[in-house]
Amino acid sequence: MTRSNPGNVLRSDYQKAVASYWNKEKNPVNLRLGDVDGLYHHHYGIGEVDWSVLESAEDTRDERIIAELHRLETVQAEVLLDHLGDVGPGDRLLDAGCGRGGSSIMAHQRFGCRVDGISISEQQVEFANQQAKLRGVDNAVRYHFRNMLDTGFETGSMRGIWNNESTMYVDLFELFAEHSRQLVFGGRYVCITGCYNDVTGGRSKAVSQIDQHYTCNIHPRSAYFKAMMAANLVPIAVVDLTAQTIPYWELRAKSSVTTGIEETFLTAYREGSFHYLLIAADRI
Ligand code: GPP
Ligand code: MG
Repeated sequence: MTRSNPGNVLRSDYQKAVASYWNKEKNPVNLRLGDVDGLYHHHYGIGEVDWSVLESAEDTRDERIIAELHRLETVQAEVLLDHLGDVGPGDRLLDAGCGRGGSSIMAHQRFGCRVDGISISEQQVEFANQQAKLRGVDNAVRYHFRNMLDTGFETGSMRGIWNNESTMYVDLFELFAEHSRQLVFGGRYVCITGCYNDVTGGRSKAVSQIDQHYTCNIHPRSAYFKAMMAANLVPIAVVDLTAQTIPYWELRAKSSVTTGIEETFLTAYREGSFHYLLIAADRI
C-alpha cells in the first residue's frame, strides 16, 4: 500500500467494493432509527430491552419498536464514550469509520471538543456533514473522505480515537500503527467489535455468513491484542458485551426492519463462536 498519500483514498479493489456497498446502503434499520432523533448509527445495540413495546397497540407498535432499537444503539455509543477517559474541550478526537456520524455528534455533545470522523464512503461523509450543519455543530464536528489506514492527520494530534464496528474492514497491524502515530502519549483508543473466538476454533459458518453479508473480514479475538501490543497500545479494559447485545438482536429479529442477518448473529453469539467486545487501550 502507498503510504502518506491521504488524497489517494481508495487503494484496492476491496476498498472500492466496501465503499460501493456503503455508498448505496439505505437500510431502514439505519435510516428509520436515525430519524428518531437525528443521530444516525452504524452499530448495534446493548442493554435491557423494554419488551412491552411488542405489546403496543397496532398503530404505535412499529414506531415504538424502532425507537427502542434506536435507544439501545445509542446506549452502546454512550458505553464506548464512557471508556475514552478524560477528554476536555481543547482536545481532539477521531471517529475512524464514522458511518453517518452519530457517535461523533454524541462525543462532541459530551466533551465539547473537536471531533473528526472519517469514512471511505463519500455518501456517508456528505450525509454526516449535513447532519452536523443541521445541528449547528459543523464548526466542531467534521467528516472527511479519508482512509483510516493513512488519514493525513498530524502525528500526536489526537487525545482519543475509536472504531465503532469498523475494524473488520482493515488489517489491524496497519490500523493500530496509524492510530498510534496520531495519538498523543497517554491518549486513549477504544473499539467495539465483533470478533471470532480463538477457543472454539477458526471462522464458524455463522461468522463466515456475517463476513459475506457485509463484505468484511472478522478477526479473531487474539489478533486485536497482538496488533495493539505491536503498536504500543496497552489494554486497560476489555468488556465482553455479548450477553448485553443478544436482546437487541432478539428484538430486531421481531421488528419490521430486519435485513436477514438477525438469526445468524443470534446463532454466532449463542454458540460462542463470536463475541461482541469492547477494548480500551492507552498509547504508551
Ligand atoms: C454496521 O452496522 C455493521 C458493520 C460495520 C459490519 C459488521 C459488524 C460486526 C460487529 C461484525 P450497520 O448498522 O450499518 O448494519 P445494519 O444495516 O445491519 O444495521
Ligand atoms: Mg444498523
